[in-house]
Amino acid sequence: QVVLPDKEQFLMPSYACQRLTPLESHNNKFTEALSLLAENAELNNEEGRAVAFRRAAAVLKALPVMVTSATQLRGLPCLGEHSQRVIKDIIENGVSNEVESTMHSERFKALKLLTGIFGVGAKTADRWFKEGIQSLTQLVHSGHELNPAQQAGLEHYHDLNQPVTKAEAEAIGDIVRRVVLDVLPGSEMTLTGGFRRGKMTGHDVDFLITHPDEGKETGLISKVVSLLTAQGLLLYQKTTRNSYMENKGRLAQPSSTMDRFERCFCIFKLEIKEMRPDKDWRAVRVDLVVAPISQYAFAVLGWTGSKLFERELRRWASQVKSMSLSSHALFDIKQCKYLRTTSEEEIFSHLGLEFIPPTERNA
Ligand code: DCP
Ligand code: MG
Repeated sequence: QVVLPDKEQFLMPSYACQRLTPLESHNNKFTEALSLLAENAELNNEEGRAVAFRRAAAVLKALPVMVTSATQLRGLPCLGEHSQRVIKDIIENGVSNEVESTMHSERFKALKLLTGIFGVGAKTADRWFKEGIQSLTQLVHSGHELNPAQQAGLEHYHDLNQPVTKAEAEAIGDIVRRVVLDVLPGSEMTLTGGFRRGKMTGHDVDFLITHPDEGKETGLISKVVSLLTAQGLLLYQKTTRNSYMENKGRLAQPSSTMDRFERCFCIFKLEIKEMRPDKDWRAVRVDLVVAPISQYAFAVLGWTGSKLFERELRRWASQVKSMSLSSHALFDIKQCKYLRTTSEEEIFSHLGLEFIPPTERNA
């Protein structure tokens, strides 16, 4: 491991989309601590705090060496007082008391457990926790009526909290691709999300589908879902239609993180080869998203992540370039026009950024 000399300082640009962030970091003990505080802030609905911790963690992920002394932090962007204190505690004591006490608090443990149920967000988990619900058994006996997503989430809780391997993702890809091509020959499908960034495991599998003839892709998802359902491959699914309309809304809408593509959020029933005594399949969360070819490059960029990298790209676009970026389009506010592209490389170039390959977007 390379260790940074005490006085040497790093020049680091402040937006995560201006830097390379590989999967393997030299500063895991710091980034894990800061990520836990970010997660806790998210569970408490403190978005601003959460982003501050995520940005600080991302800076340390991008450092080419391990931090061993607080003086090395001087001049680095995005490290607020709070994050610096956490890092210093870890340098000096090996651990941060704040992180330790957060991690072991009843509230954090319960909220993590409850939000681990597919379909349960921070707000619902918080409401349940305030009613004294801290375990799955207590939830089941509480008499709360669960929606269909939550019911499926609870039923497949164990499987859905097991990491999905790349091999499993590819096996599902093979099955889905066959069905997609049956429904619409010539379609193209890409594995996006964490796997495209080089991760070997994920919490779900994200696929993006398109067709070279614009418009042919409309309605594709419902046919694919029907066929998968007929084969008994979906344990749960929720399909939504495309609701994106250029020019109808403002700029590259939507400004929030949710895009408006035709999509299916589902729980896939994947057969597993190795014989297990109880069952020969496992449940896997799968997202199928369909984009028209004219928006495909934006969709691939928007679905590759990481979440912070995406957020930073949008922040760079709006704050530095006066542009609005979404998974659908890039809109130049000063010129009042959409910037068309067919590749991720071109999008970076429109944004005045060096191209960052997917495997270096692990901010
Ligand atoms: N995405 C986003 N905002 C959302 C949903 C998704 O920016 N609200 C983008 C960024 C994510 C990608 O889509 O990286 C896929 O979302 P996931 O939640 O599946 O995240 P990852 O695939 O990166 O992580 P994991 O490996 O845990 O699945
Ligand atoms: Mg994913």
